[in-house]
Amino acid sequence: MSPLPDKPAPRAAAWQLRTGHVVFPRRPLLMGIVNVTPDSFSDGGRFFDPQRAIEHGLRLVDEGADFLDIGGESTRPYATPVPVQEELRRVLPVVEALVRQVPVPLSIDTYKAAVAREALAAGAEIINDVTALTGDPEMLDVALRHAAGVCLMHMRGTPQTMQDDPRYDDVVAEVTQYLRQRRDAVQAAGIDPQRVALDPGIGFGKTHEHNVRLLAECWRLHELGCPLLVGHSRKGFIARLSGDKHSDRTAGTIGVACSLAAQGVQIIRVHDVRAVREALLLFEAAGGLGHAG
Ligand code: HH2
Repeated sequence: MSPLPDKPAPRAAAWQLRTGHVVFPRRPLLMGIVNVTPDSFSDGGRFFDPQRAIEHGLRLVDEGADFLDIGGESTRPYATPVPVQEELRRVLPVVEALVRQVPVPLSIDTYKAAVAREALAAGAEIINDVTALTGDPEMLDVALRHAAGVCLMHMRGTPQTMQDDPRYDDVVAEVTQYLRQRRDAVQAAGIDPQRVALDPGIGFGKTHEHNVRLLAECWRLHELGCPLLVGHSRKGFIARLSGDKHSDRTAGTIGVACSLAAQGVQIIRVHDVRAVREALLLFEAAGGLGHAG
């Protein structure tokens, strides 16, 4: 395993999507979450009805989302997998409607090739795959054929097993190594490296300490040369750190977002677009991104 770098590498400047091309500003772009599920850990059931999910997506774009990430299966610990047909029934009408109504790129949050294929055919630009294109043998081919942007996330195990005593000798080094291997594997299979973003997978097969260390040392992942995407929004480590079981976790989500911004993370996946956007705008205006550039 190669040693960890001790100073930040230059960050990736752009991300090539299926048809679009994103150039990153200094401040992170925001990916608004649209969960068309009955059981997501934070907003399960609120947008299960496709019409409500569509309205939610429109609202998030109105609030300043730069991308929308549409998912039809919860990946919270111990979540029950959803059959392909049911996942398609949930997400496809939402993708079809939002493609026509919003100007921002849509991402499909799935590890199933059939779901990704239909969503891309309907106009989605990105496959956000929590299995880093390993969960379905046909997924690489779908990503290639459609020339999709892809987000490869680190997960140890599956949602059914990932929180059963996860262990690492050095979580940052091991996550970096996994993402490097996946980046190289998809590139060897023909996917243009410009289309690949990487995600350390906060909460996916990690203890509280692993999550916090990964967040604090995200900057190290810039050495992989790809845009970084982080999805910490409202996750359990926030309540554990704040000690407030009743908090809606928005303030904690914002605190971490500011740290990720200072580390040059390019995309943050969030539920609370309006609040995080305002916080990051002010963080930048007040000098939080430093004096350089
Ligand atoms: N987290 C969740 C789902 N998809 N994708 C990426 N790339 N990174 C993440 O951290 C990530 C993700 C889990 O959050 P959420 O969608 O809010 O909940 P659920 O999986 O319960 O629907």
